[in-house]
Amino acid sequence: MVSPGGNAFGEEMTATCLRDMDYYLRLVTYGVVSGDVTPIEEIGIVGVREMYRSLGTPIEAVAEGVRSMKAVATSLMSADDAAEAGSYFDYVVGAML
Ligand SMILES: CCC1=C(C)/C(=C/C2=NC(=C\c3[nH]c(/C=C4\NC(=O)[C@H](C)[C@H]4CC)c(C)c3CCC(=O)O)/C(CCC(=O)O)=C2C)NC1=O
Repeated sequence: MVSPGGNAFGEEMTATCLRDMDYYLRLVTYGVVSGDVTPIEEIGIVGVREMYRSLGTPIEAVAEGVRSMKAVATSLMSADDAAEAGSYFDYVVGAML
Protein backbone atom coordinates (compact mmCIF):
# COMPACT_ATOMS: atom_id res chain seq x y z
CA MET A 1 0.00 0.00 0.00
CA VAL A 2 2.95 2.35 0.36
CA SER A 3 4.74 1.24 -2.77
CA PRO A 4 5.42 3.39 -5.83
CA GLY A 5 2.28 3.43 -7.91
CA GLY A 6 0.01 4.04 -4.93
CA ASN A 7 0.13 7.67 -3.94
CA ALA A 8 1.24 6.98 -0.37
CA PHE A 9 4.84 6.83 -1.57
CA GLY A 10 7.14 9.08 0.47
CA GLU A 11 7.08 9.91 4.13
CA GLU A 12 4.53 12.70 4.08
CA MET A 13 2.11 10.76 1.89
CA THR A 14 2.44 7.73 4.15
CA ALA A 15 1.63 9.88 7.16
CA THR A 16 -1.47 11.26 5.41
CA CYS A 17 -2.50 7.78 4.40
CA LEU A 18 -2.19 6.50 7.97
CA ARG A 19 -4.08 9.54 9.19
CA ASP A 20 -6.93 8.58 6.88
CA MET A 21 -6.89 5.08 8.38
CA ASP A 22 -7.05 6.68 11.82
CA TYR A 23 -10.11 8.67 10.68
CA TYR A 24 -11.86 5.51 9.56
CA LEU A 25 -11.00 3.65 12.74
CA ARG A 26 -12.51 6.53 14.70
CA LEU A 27 -15.60 6.53 12.51
CA VAL A 28 -16.07 2.81 13.17
CA THR A 29 -16.04 3.56 16.90
CA TYR A 30 -18.69 6.26 16.33
CA GLY A 31 -20.77 3.59 14.63
CA VAL A 32 -20.34 1.18 17.53
CA VAL A 33 -21.16 3.85 20.10
CA SER A 34 -24.24 5.18 18.29
CA GLY A 35 -25.34 1.78 16.97
CA ASP A 36 -25.94 3.42 13.62
CA VAL A 37 -24.06 3.92 10.35
CA THR A 38 -25.33 7.49 9.87
CA PRO A 39 -22.29 9.23 11.44
CA ILE A 40 -19.93 7.08 9.39
CA GLU A 41 -21.90 7.81 6.25
CA GLU A 42 -22.13 11.55 6.79
CA ILE A 43 -18.52 12.07 7.83
CA GLY A 44 -16.61 9.48 5.89
CA ILE A 45 -18.62 8.12 2.99
CA VAL A 46 -20.60 10.88 1.28
CA GLY A 47 -18.41 12.16 -1.56
CA VAL A 48 -15.51 9.89 -0.68
CA ARG A 49 -15.17 8.32 -4.14
CA GLU A 50 -14.97 11.70 -5.81
CA MET A 51 -12.52 12.91 -3.19
CA TYR A 52 -10.09 10.03 -3.63
CA ARG A 53 -10.50 10.17 -7.38
CA SER A 54 -9.54 13.82 -7.42
CA LEU A 55 -6.54 13.07 -5.18
CA GLY A 56 -5.44 10.24 -7.45
CA THR A 57 -5.71 7.74 -4.58
CA PRO A 58 -7.01 4.31 -5.59
CA ILE A 59 -10.03 3.84 -3.35
CA GLU A 60 -9.67 0.04 -3.59
CA ALA A 61 -6.40 0.46 -1.71
CA VAL A 62 -8.09 2.57 0.97
CA ALA A 63 -10.78 -0.11 1.31
CA GLU A 64 -8.05 -2.75 1.58
CA GLY A 65 -6.48 -0.78 4.42
CA VAL A 66 -9.80 -0.64 6.25
CA ARG A 67 -10.21 -4.39 5.73
CA SER A 68 -6.77 -4.98 7.26
CA MET A 69 -7.66 -2.82 10.26
CA LYS A 70 -10.79 -4.90 10.70
CA ALA A 71 -8.72 -8.09 10.79
CA VAL A 72 -6.34 -6.73 13.41
CA ALA A 73 -8.96 -4.97 15.54
CA THR A 74 -11.48 -7.81 15.61
CA SER A 75 -8.77 -10.34 16.47
CA LEU A 76 -8.38 -8.50 19.78
CA MET A 77 -12.10 -8.64 20.64
CA SER A 78 -14.58 -11.15 21.97
CA ALA A 79 -16.68 -12.89 19.32
CA ASP A 80 -19.71 -10.70 20.07
CA ASP A 81 -17.76 -7.45 19.96
CA ALA A 82 -15.92 -8.57 16.83
CA ALA A 83 -19.23 -9.26 15.09
CA GLU A 84 -20.59 -5.86 16.05
CA ALA A 85 -17.50 -3.81 15.21
CA GLY A 86 -16.88 -5.95 12.13
CA SER A 87 -20.21 -4.91 10.68
CA TYR A 88 -19.15 -1.24 10.76
CA PHE A 89 -15.81 -2.00 9.12
CA ASP A 90 -17.74 -3.96 6.49
CA TYR A 91 -20.04 -0.99 5.97
CA VAL A 92 -17.07 1.28 5.22
CA VAL A 93 -15.44 -1.24 2.89
CA GLY A 94 -18.73 -1.96 1.12
CA ALA A 95 -19.46 1.73 0.65
CA MET A 96 -16.07 2.28 -0.98
CA LEU A 97 -16.15 -0.60 -3.44
C1 LIG B 1 -12.94 12.31 8.79
C2 LIG B 1 -13.31 12.34 7.34
C3 LIG B 1 -12.13 12.65 6.44
C4 LIG B 1 -11.50 11.81 5.55
C5 LIG B 1 -11.83 10.40 5.29
C6 LIG B 1 -10.46 12.58 4.90
C7 LIG B 1 -9.61 12.12 3.91
C8 LIG B 1 -8.65 12.83 3.13
N1 LIG B 1 -7.52 12.22 2.67
C9 LIG B 1 -6.78 13.11 1.97
C10 LIG B 1 -5.53 12.90 1.38
C11 LIG B 1 -4.79 11.69 1.24
N2 LIG B 1 -5.18 10.42 1.55
C12 LIG B 1 -4.16 9.53 1.24
C13 LIG B 1 -4.34 8.11 1.50
C14 LIG B 1 -3.84 6.99 0.87
N3 LIG B 1 -3.06 6.98 -0.22
C15 LIG B 1 -2.78 5.73 -0.60
O1 LIG B 1 -2.13 5.40 -1.62
C16 LIG B 1 -3.35 4.73 0.33
C17 LIG B 1 -4.17 3.72 -0.43
C18 LIG B 1 -4.19 5.60 1.25
C19 LIG B 1 -4.05 5.22 2.73
C20 LIG B 1 -4.65 3.86 3.01
C21 LIG B 1 -3.06 10.25 0.76
C22 LIG B 1 -1.69 9.70 0.36
C23 LIG B 1 -3.46 11.60 0.73
C24 LIG B 1 -2.63 12.80 0.26
C25 LIG B 1 -2.78 12.94 -1.24
C26 LIG B 1 -2.09 14.17 -1.77
O2 LIG B 1 -1.76 15.08 -0.99
O3 LIG B 1 -1.91 14.19 -2.98
C27 LIG B 1 -7.48 14.36 1.94
C28 LIG B 1 -7.04 15.61 1.21
C29 LIG B 1 -6.63 16.72 2.14
C30 LIG B 1 -5.50 16.33 3.04
O4 LIG B 1 -4.41 15.97 2.54
O5 LIG B 1 -5.72 16.31 4.25
C31 LIG B 1 -8.65 14.17 2.64
C32 LIG B 1 -9.76 15.21 2.83
N4 LIG B 1 -10.46 13.84 5.45
C33 LIG B 1 -11.47 13.92 6.37
O6 LIG B 1 -11.76 14.93 7.06
